[in-house]
Amino acid sequence: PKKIHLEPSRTLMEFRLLPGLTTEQTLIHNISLRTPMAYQEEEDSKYYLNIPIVAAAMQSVSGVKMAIELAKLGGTAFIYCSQPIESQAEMIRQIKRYKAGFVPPETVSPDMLIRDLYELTRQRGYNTFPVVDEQKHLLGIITKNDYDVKPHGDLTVKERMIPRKELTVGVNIDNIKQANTLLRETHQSVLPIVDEQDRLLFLVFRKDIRNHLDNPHEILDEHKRYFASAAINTHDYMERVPALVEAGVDFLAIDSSDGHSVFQQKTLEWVREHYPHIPVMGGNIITEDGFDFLVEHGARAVKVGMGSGSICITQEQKGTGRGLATAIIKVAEARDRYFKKSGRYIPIVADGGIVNSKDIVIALALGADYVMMGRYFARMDESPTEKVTIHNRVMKPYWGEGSARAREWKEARYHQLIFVEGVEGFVQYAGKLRDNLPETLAKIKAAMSSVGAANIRELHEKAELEVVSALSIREGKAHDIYLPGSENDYTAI
Ligand code: RVP
Repeated sequence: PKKIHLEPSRTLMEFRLLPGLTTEQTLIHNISLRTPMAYQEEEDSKYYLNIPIVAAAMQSVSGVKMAIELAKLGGTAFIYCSQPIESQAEMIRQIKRYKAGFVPPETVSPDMLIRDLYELTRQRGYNTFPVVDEQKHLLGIITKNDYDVKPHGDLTVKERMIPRKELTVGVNIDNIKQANTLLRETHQSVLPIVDEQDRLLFLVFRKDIRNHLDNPHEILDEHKRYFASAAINTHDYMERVPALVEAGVDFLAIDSSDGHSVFQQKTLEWVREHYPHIPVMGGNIITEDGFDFLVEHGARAVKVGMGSGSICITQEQKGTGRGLATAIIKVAEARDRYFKKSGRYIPIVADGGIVNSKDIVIALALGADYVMMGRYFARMDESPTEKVTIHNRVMKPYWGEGSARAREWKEARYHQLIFVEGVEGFVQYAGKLRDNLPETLAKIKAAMSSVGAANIRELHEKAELEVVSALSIREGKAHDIYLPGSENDYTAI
């Protein structure tokens, strides 16, 4: 062998942070989680995350809904490339077309029967339908308050709708604040937005406005559209990248379990030559050599980790991999050396096996600039899967990109599946991302406050960590007390 490292590699779970001096500046409300997404020749504020968390490029994690919601909350989701080029580009277009609060409406015709409209509301799960003619001119609006299916079933929509002349509309508005001002003065629950010819463009719902005025951390591009990221591979990049750029993508990541390859070099060099304004993340790598190689060929961010993902069996199958903590420590050293030498700061991203806030904190403290997670996001409403129940618990399916399920779309075309590197399973449903993220972020900030770090740069500089023994991990959990299953478990005596 070229080299044998006898010191075992470490996982995030084996580390704890030692507290430093907490000051006024490092109280939780003063802590910033802003972090660079990629190296930029010229400072461009669009390439900063406002939270150090991104969603993995996986079929069961990052679709359009996740990408939009996470961009609103300050992060980004990488639209997966394990799908045909055209459908991935269409997902990017949908993110770019989306305007917070502006819903492209499903319309009905004035001659539709109320009975059929009622059936449609049941199928769709919503009650408000704009009524338009064949040229999309707005004729009225009909909601569930405008009819009762028993007496009105045989009438037409035209006979029950609120007609256009009684409606307040917004003409060519694309700003949620303006829409809000107009809507506030009406008694309507919804504001139709039309063009100069009175053709319907969008609906703005009163109930949505609060939500959309309320995203102080959102990440936007230079046209005030949501920031969009996508994964690419080293096979079809010459066709895939142009389609994604055309659709408006802002950031690309080469998706591979082993990124230390001449194929990534070729991909990086090709994108740099044709689209120098789009930064590309290389990876995954777990060695200093891997980092140096990717950066030398143009990677503007580097993703770290191999075999540690919750659904990943690469280590088992191929024997390649490294504990994520050791990988971060080594690659962060390479990043800092490169920064000293060149003045270029290349962010590194910890990826795979990051389960909870404690793991995020340790990954950042060891030197990561942000983390990528799959399992964490797969549990949320916004992941592209349907809920199921298993033994009375609500779950969502989650599968690896190296699993047979994820590879099906292309194996048929390109190669035969000889072995898999990922598994298919389920994760416990957790609700809306918006309801889960605050607790995760609060814990990260509380840890940074203990360390005495007001931002992630300071965390890198000030963090002091220690490896813990298996026994001390046990000591860190609740122990030597009886934990009743529920309040009904005991009786006062
Ligand atoms: P986790 O957050 O632990 O679920 O890990 C997600 C990561 O696992 C992904 O970002 C990717 O690097 C890796 N992955 C995805 N699919 C597979 C696989 O099938 N082996 N691994």
